[in-house]
Amino acid sequence: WKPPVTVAVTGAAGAIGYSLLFKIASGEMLGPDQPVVLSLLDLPTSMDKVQGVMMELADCAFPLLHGMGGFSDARAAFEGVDYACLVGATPRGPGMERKDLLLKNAEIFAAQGKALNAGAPGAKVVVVGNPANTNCLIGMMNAPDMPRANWTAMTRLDQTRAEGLLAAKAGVSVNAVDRVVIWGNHSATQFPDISHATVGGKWAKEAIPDEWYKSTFIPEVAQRGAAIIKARGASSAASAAQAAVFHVRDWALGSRGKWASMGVISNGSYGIGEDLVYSVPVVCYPGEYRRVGGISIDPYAAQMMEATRKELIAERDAIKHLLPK
Ligand code: NAX
Repeated sequence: WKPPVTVAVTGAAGAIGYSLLFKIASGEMLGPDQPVVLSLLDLPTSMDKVQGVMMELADCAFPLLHGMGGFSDARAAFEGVDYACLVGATPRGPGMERKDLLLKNAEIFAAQGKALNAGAPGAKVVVVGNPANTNCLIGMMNAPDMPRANWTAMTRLDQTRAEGLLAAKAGVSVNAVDRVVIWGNHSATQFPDISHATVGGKWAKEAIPDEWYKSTFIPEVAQRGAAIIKARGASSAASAAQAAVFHVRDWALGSRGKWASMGVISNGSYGIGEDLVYSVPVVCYPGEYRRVGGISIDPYAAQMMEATRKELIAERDAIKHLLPK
């Protein structure tokens, strides 16, 4: 057996946590030979629920689950963790403006960034809680001792949604779909890009009508979360947990040459500028990701990428006063 690694999950009493924790404990995220210790963080008012989740985790008798603890304090929860899945966030309440939501969550992620910086500066972080990209930016900026590359925001659910939709349209299995890219924000402005995608070995753009791509595919991927809420009466939970598993699994174990989309700190490439957490295609090697470089961007893609970039800049402006100088 390998020595155990510790994985923190925030929002552990929530809907995504309820699916994600069991996947991690079963080995689905870090591999079938990797023991794990789980650190569950939620609000003080949710500690009974956290206890209940831990009872169920114990009842599964997962061979890889070597320990767990429930916490309501971020510093205690993050001490020495190897991975942190930051799922918990304040939901948009009645009458709450988007700006209020950004500010409320920025405070949470500023505090969690500081706590990770203090107790686990080597941790690899995926931010799931919305607004994920900007929450990630603020956490990263409050963790000056951590490599910025260790902070990522999840857009993998958008990728898998896009892959599923494209496969269905082309009448192929999802295995036959490759190189779909999600650019930008995990929001309605995201750009699901099939310019470089292949479907069953053919260029997706040749296999799929352009009209369907622009008028149906892009808005459907971007609005899929709302469609799930309408159908289920609750937001995506199992699919979000699965996407978090894919995101961290690729990062930890490598993506075997496959492209994956992740929100990562921008480095000036593709006209994105700097200091934004913007989703780009990466290829993962065990423990690291590398941006895919040299992709051609046509005028339509450039326009879509710019729209989502502008939204991220506006989000950053709204919480600017919380970013350390
Ligand atoms: P739930 O409302 O079921 O659970 C959220 C949990 O977080 C609650 O138990 C709450 O007590 C806890 N929480 C709130 N503030 C916290 C804090 N400061 N520290 C620790 N825990 C805290 O939401 P759920 O459906 O699990 O969704 C969680 C987040 O994921 C939401 O922000 C949601 O918008 C976001 N999503 C992100 C997705 C993505 O692709 N990036 C997709 C799915 C999901 O919508």
